[in-house]
Amino acid sequence: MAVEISADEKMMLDMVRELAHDKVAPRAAEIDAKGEFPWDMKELLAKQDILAMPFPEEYGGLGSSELSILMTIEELSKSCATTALLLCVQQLGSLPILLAGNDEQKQRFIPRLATGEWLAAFALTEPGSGSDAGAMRTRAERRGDTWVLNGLKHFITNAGIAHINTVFAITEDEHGKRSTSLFVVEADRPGFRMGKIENKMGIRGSQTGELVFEDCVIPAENLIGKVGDGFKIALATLDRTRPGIAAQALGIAQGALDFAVQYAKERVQFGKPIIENQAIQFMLADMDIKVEAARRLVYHVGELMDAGVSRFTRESAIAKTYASDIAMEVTNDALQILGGYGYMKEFPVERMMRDAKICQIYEGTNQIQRMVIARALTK
Ligand code: COS
Repeated sequence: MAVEISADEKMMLDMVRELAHDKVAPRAAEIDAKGEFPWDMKELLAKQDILAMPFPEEYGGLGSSELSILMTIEELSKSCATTALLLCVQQLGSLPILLAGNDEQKQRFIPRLATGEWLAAFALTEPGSGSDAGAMRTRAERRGDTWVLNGLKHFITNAGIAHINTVFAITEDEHGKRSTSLFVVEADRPGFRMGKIENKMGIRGSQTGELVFEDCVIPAENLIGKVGDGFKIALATLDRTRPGIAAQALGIAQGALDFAVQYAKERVQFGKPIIENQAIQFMLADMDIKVEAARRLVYHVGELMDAGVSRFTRESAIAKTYASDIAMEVTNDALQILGGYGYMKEFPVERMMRDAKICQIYEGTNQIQRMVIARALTK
Protein backbone atom coordinates (compact mmCIF):
# COMPACT_ATOMS: atom_id res chain seq x y z
CA MET A 1 0.00 0.00 0.00
CA ALA A 2 2.84 2.40 0.84
CA VAL A 3 3.36 5.11 -1.77
CA GLU A 4 6.73 6.82 -1.49
CA ILE A 5 7.20 10.47 -2.25
CA SER A 6 9.11 11.17 -5.48
CA ALA A 7 12.74 12.32 -5.75
CA ASP A 8 11.50 15.80 -6.71
CA GLU A 9 9.24 15.86 -3.67
CA LYS A 10 12.15 14.83 -1.44
CA MET A 11 14.16 17.76 -2.81
CA MET A 12 11.22 20.06 -2.24
CA LEU A 13 10.92 18.82 1.35
CA ASP A 14 14.63 19.52 1.95
CA MET A 15 14.04 23.03 0.64
CA VAL A 16 11.02 23.46 2.95
CA ARG A 17 13.09 22.26 5.93
CA GLU A 18 15.76 24.84 5.18
CA LEU A 19 13.21 27.56 4.58
CA ALA A 20 11.44 26.73 7.85
CA HIS A 21 14.71 26.93 9.75
CA ASP A 22 16.12 30.06 8.06
CA LYS A 23 13.06 32.18 7.29
CA VAL A 24 9.98 30.91 9.11
CA ALA A 25 11.29 30.12 12.60
CA PRO A 26 12.81 33.59 13.13
CA ARG A 27 9.42 35.22 12.36
CA ALA A 28 7.19 32.92 14.44
CA ALA A 29 7.29 34.77 17.78
CA GLU A 30 6.66 38.13 16.13
CA ILE A 31 3.74 36.83 14.07
CA ASP A 32 2.20 35.49 17.28
CA ALA A 33 2.86 38.64 19.31
CA LYS A 34 1.52 41.05 16.69
CA GLY A 35 -1.39 38.87 15.64
CA GLU A 36 -1.13 40.24 12.11
CA PHE A 37 -1.57 38.24 8.95
CA PRO A 38 1.95 37.26 7.79
CA TRP A 39 1.93 38.55 4.23
CA ASP A 40 5.69 37.96 4.00
CA MET A 41 5.20 34.27 4.80
CA LYS A 42 2.42 34.03 2.24
CA GLU A 43 4.76 35.58 -0.37
CA LEU A 44 7.52 33.18 0.63
CA LEU A 45 5.30 30.10 0.26
CA ALA A 46 3.94 31.40 -3.05
CA LYS A 47 7.40 32.18 -4.42
CA GLN A 48 8.70 28.72 -3.52
CA ASP A 49 5.65 27.09 -5.14
CA ILE A 50 4.59 25.60 -1.81
CA LEU A 51 1.08 26.99 -2.24
CA ALA A 52 0.99 25.30 -5.67
CA MET A 53 1.44 21.82 -4.19
CA PRO A 54 -2.25 20.85 -3.79
CA PHE A 55 -3.24 21.80 -7.35
CA PRO A 56 -3.10 19.65 -10.50
CA GLU A 57 -0.49 20.56 -13.10
CA GLU A 58 -3.14 21.22 -15.75
CA TYR A 59 -4.39 24.12 -13.62
CA GLY A 60 -0.95 25.54 -12.89
CA GLY A 61 -0.15 23.56 -9.75
CA LEU A 62 2.60 21.10 -8.86
CA GLY A 63 0.24 18.14 -8.50
CA SER A 64 2.09 16.99 -5.39
CA SER A 65 1.23 13.81 -3.57
CA GLU A 66 -0.93 14.15 -0.47
CA LEU A 67 1.85 12.55 1.55
CA SER A 68 4.33 15.22 0.52
CA ILE A 69 1.81 17.97 1.30
CA LEU A 70 1.34 16.50 4.79
CA MET A 71 5.11 16.32 5.29
CA THR A 72 5.41 19.96 4.20
CA ILE A 73 2.73 21.05 6.66
CA GLU A 74 4.52 19.08 9.37
CA GLU A 75 7.88 20.73 8.60
CA LEU A 76 6.45 24.26 8.60
CA SER A 77 4.47 23.59 11.80
CA LYS A 78 7.61 22.66 13.71
CA SER A 79 8.56 26.32 13.39
CA CYS A 80 5.29 28.23 12.96
CA ALA A 81 1.78 26.76 12.95
CA THR A 82 0.34 29.98 11.54
CA THR A 83 2.58 29.79 8.46
CA ALA A 84 1.72 26.12 7.95
CA LEU A 85 -1.95 27.02 8.12
CA LEU A 86 -1.54 29.14 4.96
CA LEU A 87 -1.03 25.92 3.02
CA CYS A 88 -3.76 24.00 4.90
CA VAL A 89 -6.37 26.65 4.17
CA GLN A 90 -5.33 27.16 0.57
CA GLN A 91 -6.18 23.51 0.12
CA LEU A 92 -9.34 23.56 2.28
CA GLY A 93 -10.82 26.61 0.54
CA SER A 94 -10.18 25.37 -2.98
CA LEU A 95 -10.66 21.62 -2.71
CA PRO A 96 -14.47 21.88 -3.07
CA ILE A 97 -13.86 23.40 -6.52
CA LEU A 98 -11.40 20.65 -7.44
CA LEU A 99 -13.74 17.93 -6.18
CA ALA A 100 -17.00 19.18 -7.67
CA GLY A 101 -16.36 22.05 -10.07
CA ASN A 102 -16.48 21.78 -13.85
CA ASP A 103 -13.51 22.48 -16.12
CA GLU A 104 -14.55 26.08 -16.78
CA GLN A 105 -14.75 26.78 -13.03
CA LYS A 106 -11.38 25.16 -12.39
CA GLN A 107 -9.82 27.18 -15.22
CA ARG A 108 -11.38 30.35 -13.82
CA PHE A 109 -10.33 29.92 -10.19
CA ILE A 110 -7.49 27.46 -9.72
CA PRO A 111 -4.47 28.91 -11.61
CA ARG A 112 -4.38 32.08 -9.51
CA LEU A 113 -4.81 30.05 -6.31
CA ALA A 114 -1.90 27.86 -7.41
CA THR A 115 0.41 30.85 -7.84
CA GLY A 116 -0.72 32.26 -4.50
CA GLU A 117 -1.93 35.47 -6.15
CA TRP A 118 -5.32 34.59 -4.67
CA LEU A 119 -6.05 33.04 -1.29
CA ALA A 120 -9.05 30.85 -0.52
CA ALA A 121 -11.45 30.47 2.40
CA PHE A 122 -13.88 27.68 3.30
CA ALA A 123 -17.14 29.04 4.69
CA LEU A 124 -19.24 26.38 6.41
CA THR A 125 -19.49 27.37 10.07
CA GLU A 126 -22.11 29.78 11.41
CA PRO A 127 -22.86 31.06 14.92
CA GLY A 128 -25.63 28.47 15.35
CA SER A 129 -24.03 25.74 13.27
CA GLY A 130 -20.61 24.45 14.32
CA SER A 131 -20.49 20.69 14.91
CA ASP A 132 -24.03 20.46 13.52
CA ALA A 133 -22.97 21.66 10.09
CA GLY A 134 -26.35 20.75 8.60
CA ALA A 135 -28.11 23.36 10.76
CA MET A 136 -26.77 26.31 8.75
CA ARG A 137 -29.12 29.19 7.95
CA THR A 138 -27.31 31.11 5.24
CA ARG A 139 -29.52 30.78 2.19
CA ALA A 140 -29.18 31.21 -1.52
CA GLU A 141 -32.11 31.99 -3.78
CA ARG A 142 -32.14 31.65 -7.55
CA ARG A 143 -33.14 34.85 -9.37
CA GLY A 144 -32.84 34.65 -13.14
CA ASP A 145 -29.22 34.11 -14.07
CA THR A 146 -28.01 34.82 -10.57
CA TRP A 147 -28.00 33.47 -7.03
CA VAL A 148 -28.67 35.84 -4.15
CA LEU A 149 -27.08 34.97 -0.80
CA ASN A 150 -28.12 36.17 2.64
CA GLY A 151 -26.62 35.11 5.96
CA LEU A 152 -23.56 35.09 8.15
CA LYS A 153 -20.57 32.76 8.37
CA HIS A 154 -18.21 32.97 11.32
CA PHE A 155 -14.88 31.60 12.59
CA ILE A 156 -13.73 31.62 8.96
CA THR A 157 -9.98 31.41 8.42
CA ASN A 158 -8.77 34.01 5.88
CA ALA A 159 -11.94 36.10 6.36
CA GLY A 160 -11.46 39.35 4.52
CA ILE A 161 -8.17 38.15 3.05
CA ALA A 162 -9.36 35.45 0.68
CA HIS A 163 -10.24 36.37 -2.90
CA ILE A 164 -12.23 33.18 -3.31
CA ASN A 165 -14.71 31.98 -0.69
CA THR A 166 -16.31 28.57 -1.05
CA VAL A 167 -19.63 29.13 0.68
CA PHE A 168 -22.21 26.55 1.72
CA ALA A 169 -25.80 27.75 1.80
CA ILE A 170 -29.33 26.38 2.03
CA THR A 171 -31.23 26.22 -1.25
CA GLU A 172 -34.78 25.13 -2.08
CA ASP A 173 -35.83 23.22 -5.17
CA GLU A 174 -39.08 23.90 -7.06
CA HIS A 175 -40.96 21.61 -4.63
CA GLY A 176 -39.72 23.57 -1.62
CA LYS A 177 -37.30 20.81 -0.57
CA ARG A 178 -34.36 22.29 1.35
CA SER A 179 -30.79 21.13 0.84
CA THR A 180 -27.27 22.50 0.95
CA SER A 181 -25.50 23.86 -2.12
CA LEU A 182 -22.02 25.20 -2.72
CA PHE A 183 -21.09 28.54 -4.27
CA VAL A 184 -17.95 30.49 -4.99
CA VAL A 185 -18.23 34.08 -3.79
CA GLU A 186 -15.40 36.32 -4.94
CA ALA A 187 -14.39 39.04 -2.51
CA ASP A 188 -15.56 41.88 -4.77
CA ARG A 189 -19.17 40.72 -5.22
CA PRO A 190 -21.77 43.33 -4.22
CA GLY A 191 -23.45 42.54 -0.90
CA PHE A 192 -20.44 40.68 0.43
CA ARG A 193 -18.26 42.01 3.22
CA MET A 194 -16.08 41.00 6.10
CA GLY A 195 -17.59 41.30 9.61
CA LYS A 196 -15.99 41.03 13.04
CA ILE A 197 -12.40 39.78 13.28
CA GLU A 198 -11.65 37.47 16.23
CA ASN A 199 -8.90 37.86 18.83
CA LYS A 200 -7.62 34.33 19.31
CA MET A 201 -5.63 32.32 21.85
CA GLY A 202 -3.34 30.74 19.25
CA ILE A 203 -2.52 30.71 15.52
CA ARG A 204 -2.67 34.44 16.10
CA GLY A 205 -1.33 35.56 12.74
CA SER A 206 -4.09 33.75 10.93
CA GLN A 207 -7.07 36.02 10.35
CA THR A 208 -10.34 34.52 11.57
CA GLY A 209 -13.64 36.30 11.27
CA GLU A 210 -17.13 36.74 9.92
CA LEU A 211 -18.33 36.80 6.33
CA VAL A 212 -21.52 38.77 5.82
CA PHE A 213 -23.88 38.23 2.87
CA GLU A 214 -26.56 40.91 2.38
CA ASP A 215 -28.39 40.34 -0.89
CA CYS A 216 -25.05 39.26 -2.27
CA VAL A 217 -25.45 38.59 -5.99
CA ILE A 218 -23.31 36.05 -7.81
CA PRO A 219 -23.69 34.64 -11.32
CA ALA A 220 -25.42 31.28 -11.81
CA GLU A 221 -22.14 29.80 -13.02
CA ASN A 222 -20.69 30.18 -9.51
CA LEU A 223 -22.77 27.23 -8.28
CA ILE A 224 -20.32 24.36 -7.78
CA GLY A 225 -21.73 20.91 -8.51
CA LYS A 226 -25.50 20.50 -8.50
CA VAL A 227 -28.11 22.05 -6.23
CA GLY A 228 -28.19 19.84 -3.13
CA ASP A 229 -24.64 18.50 -3.47
CA GLY A 230 -23.18 20.93 -0.93
CA PHE A 231 -23.22 18.89 2.27
CA LYS A 232 -21.55 15.88 0.74
CA ILE A 233 -18.92 18.08 -0.91
CA ALA A 234 -18.22 19.68 2.49
CA LEU A 235 -17.78 16.32 4.21
CA ALA A 236 -15.70 14.87 1.38
CA THR A 237 -13.47 17.97 1.53
CA LEU A 238 -13.01 17.64 5.29
CA ASP A 239 -12.08 13.96 4.92
CA ARG A 240 -9.18 15.10 2.73
CA THR A 241 -8.12 18.13 4.78
CA ARG A 242 -8.36 16.84 8.35
CA PRO A 243 -5.09 14.95 7.76
CA GLY A 244 -3.52 18.38 7.13
CA ILE A 245 -4.61 19.49 10.59
CA ALA A 246 -3.22 16.23 11.95
CA ALA A 247 0.09 17.05 10.21
CA GLN A 248 0.01 20.53 11.70
CA ALA A 249 -0.50 19.07 15.20
CA LEU A 250 2.27 16.53 14.56
CA GLY A 251 4.69 19.29 13.53
CA ILE A 252 3.85 21.39 16.58
CA ALA A 253 4.41 18.38 18.85
CA GLN A 254 7.73 17.52 17.20
CA GLY A 255 8.85 21.14 17.46
CA ALA A 256 8.04 21.19 21.19
CA LEU A 257 9.77 17.84 21.77
CA ASP A 258 12.92 19.00 19.93
CA PHE A 259 13.01 22.17 21.99
CA ALA A 260 12.50 20.29 25.27
CA VAL A 261 15.34 17.83 24.48
CA GLN A 262 17.71 20.67 23.69
CA TYR A 263 16.72 22.56 26.82
CA ALA A 264 17.06 19.50 29.05
CA LYS A 265 20.59 18.92 27.75
CA GLU A 266 21.60 22.50 28.53
CA ARG A 267 19.76 23.20 31.77
CA VAL A 268 21.92 22.37 34.77
CA GLN A 269 20.36 21.85 38.20
CA PHE A 270 21.87 20.07 41.20
CA GLY A 271 25.18 20.06 39.33
CA LYS A 272 24.09 18.14 36.21
CA PRO A 273 22.00 18.64 33.06
CA ILE A 274 18.38 17.83 33.92
CA ILE A 275 18.25 15.29 31.02
CA GLU A 276 20.34 12.99 33.22
CA ASN A 277 17.33 12.57 35.53
CA GLN A 278 15.31 9.50 34.72
CA ALA A 279 12.10 11.43 35.48
CA ILE A 280 12.90 13.79 32.60
CA GLN A 281 14.12 10.98 30.34
CA PHE A 282 10.86 9.07 30.80
CA MET A 283 8.81 12.17 30.02
CA LEU A 284 10.81 12.74 26.84
CA ALA A 285 10.53 9.08 25.86
CA ASP A 286 6.75 9.13 26.28
CA MET A 287 6.56 12.30 24.20
CA ASP A 288 8.65 10.65 21.49
CA ILE A 289 6.42 7.53 21.47
CA LYS A 290 3.33 9.66 21.01
CA VAL A 291 4.84 11.81 18.25
CA GLU A 292 6.12 8.79 16.34
CA ALA A 293 2.74 7.01 16.62
CA ALA A 294 0.96 10.16 15.39
CA ARG A 295 3.38 10.41 12.46
CA ARG A 296 2.53 6.87 11.35
CA LEU A 297 -1.21 7.64 11.44
CA VAL A 298 -0.77 10.87 9.50
CA TYR A 299 1.46 9.36 6.82
CA HIS A 300 -0.83 6.34 6.55
CA VAL A 301 -3.83 8.45 5.60
CA GLY A 302 -1.65 10.36 3.11
CA GLU A 303 -0.70 7.04 1.53
CA LEU A 304 -4.35 5.97 1.37
CA MET A 305 -5.27 9.17 -0.45
CA ASP A 306 -2.34 8.79 -2.88
CA ALA A 307 -3.28 5.19 -3.55
CA GLY A 308 -6.71 6.41 -4.67
CA VAL A 309 -8.68 4.66 -1.92
CA SER A 310 -12.23 5.96 -2.25
CA ARG A 311 -13.20 6.34 1.41
CA PHE A 312 -10.83 7.07 4.31
CA THR A 313 -13.20 8.98 6.60
CA ARG A 314 -12.30 6.82 9.59
CA GLU A 315 -8.52 6.96 9.07
CA SER A 316 -8.66 10.71 8.54
CA ALA A 317 -10.63 11.21 11.77
CA ILE A 318 -8.30 8.88 13.69
CA ALA A 319 -5.19 10.76 12.52
CA LYS A 320 -6.70 14.15 13.30
CA THR A 321 -7.92 13.13 16.75
CA TYR A 322 -4.79 11.32 17.88
CA ALA A 323 -2.27 13.84 16.52
CA SER A 324 -4.07 16.83 18.02
CA ASP A 325 -4.68 15.13 21.38
CA ILE A 326 -1.02 14.16 21.70
CA ALA A 327 0.07 17.63 20.51
CA MET A 328 -1.67 19.06 23.59
CA GLU A 329 -0.03 16.47 25.86
CA VAL A 330 3.41 16.85 24.33
CA THR A 331 3.43 20.65 24.34
CA ASN A 332 2.17 20.59 27.95
CA ASP A 333 4.98 18.21 28.97
CA ALA A 334 7.57 20.22 27.04
CA LEU A 335 6.47 23.33 28.90
CA GLN A 336 6.76 21.45 32.20
CA ILE A 337 10.33 20.40 31.36
CA LEU A 338 11.21 24.04 30.77
CA GLY A 339 9.72 24.90 34.16
CA GLY A 340 9.31 28.64 34.75
CA TYR A 341 11.02 29.39 31.44
CA GLY A 342 8.37 27.38 29.63
CA TYR A 343 5.71 29.72 30.95
CA MET A 344 7.50 32.78 29.57
CA LYS A 345 6.88 34.23 26.13
CA GLU A 346 10.63 34.47 25.60
CA PHE A 347 10.54 30.72 24.82
CA PRO A 348 8.43 29.22 22.02
CA VAL A 349 6.80 26.38 23.93
CA GLU A 350 3.87 28.29 25.43
CA ARG A 351 3.00 29.47 21.90
CA MET A 352 3.19 25.89 20.65
CA MET A 353 0.79 24.82 23.39
CA ARG A 354 -1.67 27.59 22.47
CA ASP A 355 -1.34 26.73 18.78
CA ALA A 356 -1.82 23.01 19.45
CA LYS A 357 -5.17 23.61 21.14
CA ILE A 358 -6.98 24.69 17.98
CA CYS A 359 -6.09 21.40 16.29
CA GLN A 360 -8.46 19.62 18.69
CA ILE A 361 -11.23 22.01 17.67
CA TYR A 362 -11.15 23.12 14.05
CA GLU A 363 -12.13 21.10 10.99
CA GLY A 364 -14.44 19.23 13.34
CA THR A 365 -13.95 18.91 17.10
CA ASN A 366 -12.34 15.73 18.34
CA GLN A 367 -15.74 14.79 19.79
CA ILE A 368 -17.17 14.90 16.25
CA GLN A 369 -14.19 12.86 15.01
CA ARG A 370 -14.93 10.22 17.64
CA MET A 371 -18.55 10.20 16.50
CA VAL A 372 -17.40 9.69 12.91
CA ILE A 373 -15.06 6.85 13.98
CA ALA A 374 -17.79 5.20 16.06
CA ARG A 375 -20.22 5.41 13.12
CA ALA A 376 -17.66 3.63 10.94
CA LEU A 377 -17.35 0.92 13.60
CA THR A 378 -21.07 0.40 13.92
CA LYS A 379 -21.77 0.35 10.17
N1 COS B 1 -18.16 12.09 2.67
C1 COS B 1 -19.18 12.24 1.81
N2 COS B 1 -20.49 12.16 2.20
C2 COS B 1 -20.72 11.91 3.50
C3 COS B 1 -19.69 11.75 4.44
C4 COS B 1 -18.35 11.84 3.98
N3 COS B 1 -17.33 11.69 4.82
N4 COS B 1 -20.22 11.52 5.67
C5 COS B 1 -21.56 11.52 5.49
N5 COS B 1 -21.84 11.78 4.19
C6 COS B 1 -23.18 11.88 3.60
C7 COS B 1 -24.10 10.83 4.17
O1 COS B 1 -24.04 9.64 3.41
C8 COS B 1 -25.45 11.49 4.08
O2 COS B 1 -25.95 11.34 2.77
P1 COS B 1 -27.44 10.80 2.50
O3 COS B 1 -28.34 11.84 3.11
O4 COS B 1 -27.55 10.72 1.01
O5 COS B 1 -27.53 9.50 3.21
C9 COS B 1 -25.14 12.97 4.26
O6 COS B 1 -23.75 13.13 3.97
C10 COS B 1 -25.42 13.45 5.67
O7 COS B 1 -24.65 12.65 6.54
P2 COS B 1 -25.03 12.44 8.07
O8 COS B 1 -26.47 11.99 8.14
O9 COS B 1 -23.99 11.57 8.68
O10 COS B 1 -24.97 13.93 8.64
P3 COS B 1 -25.10 14.44 10.14
O11 COS B 1 -25.75 15.76 10.04
O12 COS B 1 -25.69 13.40 11.02
O13 COS B 1 -23.61 14.61 10.67
C11 COS B 1 -21.34 15.23 10.79
C12 COS B 1 -22.54 14.82 9.93
C13 COS B 1 -21.58 15.38 12.25
C14 COS B 1 -20.28 14.18 10.56
C15 COS B 1 -20.96 16.56 10.15
O14 COS B 1 -21.97 17.51 10.42
C16 COS B 1 -19.63 17.09 10.60
O15 COS B 1 -18.59 16.63 10.14
N6 COS B 1 -19.67 18.10 11.48
C17 COS B 1 -18.48 18.82 11.86
C18 COS B 1 -18.38 19.99 10.96
C19 COS B 1 -17.00 20.50 10.88
O16 COS B 1 -16.05 19.76 10.70
N7 COS B 1 -16.88 21.81 11.01
C20 COS B 1 -15.63 22.45 10.88
C21 COS B 1 -15.72 23.40 9.76
S1 COS B 1 -14.25 23.71 8.97
S2 COS B 1 -13.12 24.63 10.26
